[in-house]
Amino acid sequence: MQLLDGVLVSGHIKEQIKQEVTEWQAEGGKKPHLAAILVGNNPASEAYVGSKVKHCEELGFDSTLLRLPADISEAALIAEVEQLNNDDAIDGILVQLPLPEHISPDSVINAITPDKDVDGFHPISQGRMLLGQPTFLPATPYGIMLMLEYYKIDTTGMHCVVIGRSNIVGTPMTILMSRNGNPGNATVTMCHSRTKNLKEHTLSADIIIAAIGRPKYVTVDMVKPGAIIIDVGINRIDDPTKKSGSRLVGDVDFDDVAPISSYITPVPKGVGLMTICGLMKNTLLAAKLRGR
Ligand code: L34
Repeated sequence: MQLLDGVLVSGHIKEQIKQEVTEWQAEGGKKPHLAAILVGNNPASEAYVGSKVKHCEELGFDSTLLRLPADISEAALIAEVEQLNNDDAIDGILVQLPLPEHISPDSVINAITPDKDVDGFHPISQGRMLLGQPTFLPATPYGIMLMLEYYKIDTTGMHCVVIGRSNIVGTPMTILMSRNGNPGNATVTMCHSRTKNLKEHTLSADIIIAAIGRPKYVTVDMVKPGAIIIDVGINRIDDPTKKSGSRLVGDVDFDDVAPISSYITPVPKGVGLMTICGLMKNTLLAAKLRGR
């Protein structure tokens, strides 16, 4: 079993990004500038957005964090997005999800101008991805592809089972893993909460990408020995032995599954860190494409 180490890979990619930013500035380019919108104060979102802002500092990007109250109207939020669309100093815009119940995430995402859509969630970005055209890839799937690439894992001809069908992870993952490229060229099965006999599918998987959002959902009896395991889940569960009273676990029962896997991502310090790398690479790309 080899650990797919998010700390190691993200460290390597961050060095590459820093280098590229230095070169870009030497050519007269401006620092990439990311704007993040945080609505309300969901503690997990606070932590993720805080980490994104910190990464901007570390990599030599500018950042703007816009904190908005949980009771903001959808129209007022969209007006804020439009202001950022029209602000020439901003290269990338992200609106941290989830949003409060009364706001439609689709309406807000649709309001982001595609040339600043560094999350890759806009229909134009997703459509380009589907057609294999250059675009901003959604940060988590992009990060997973970077991870597989770093470890030179050749997924050609593999059976890849994706568990989860969200617009931001499961669905784009199936597209990227089946595309004609490397990583890619896999035969993909998409499973979800309504799949019958999930285990029959996962047992024939050479690579499992678990993005279902349920703690320890993938158990050892569902995994073929030697399979590659990518765990996208970040679930907080009670743990009285911890000072905080809780700890993070993935969608995979790591302790049991790790010994029979060939490669596996841990949680934390796995895919989460790669998500931030994907976002940072997209932001640098946005700055370069905008050519400032
Ligand atoms: N708009 N909303 C938008 N874009 C995104 O790309 C996200 N996502 C997901 C939630 N909502 C979003 C994130 O940023 C999940 N996510 C995210 C980002 C970073 C980390 C996890 C999820 C992360 O850094 N994880 C670390 C630390 C976890 C911790 O200690 O809390 C890890 O080691 O997994």
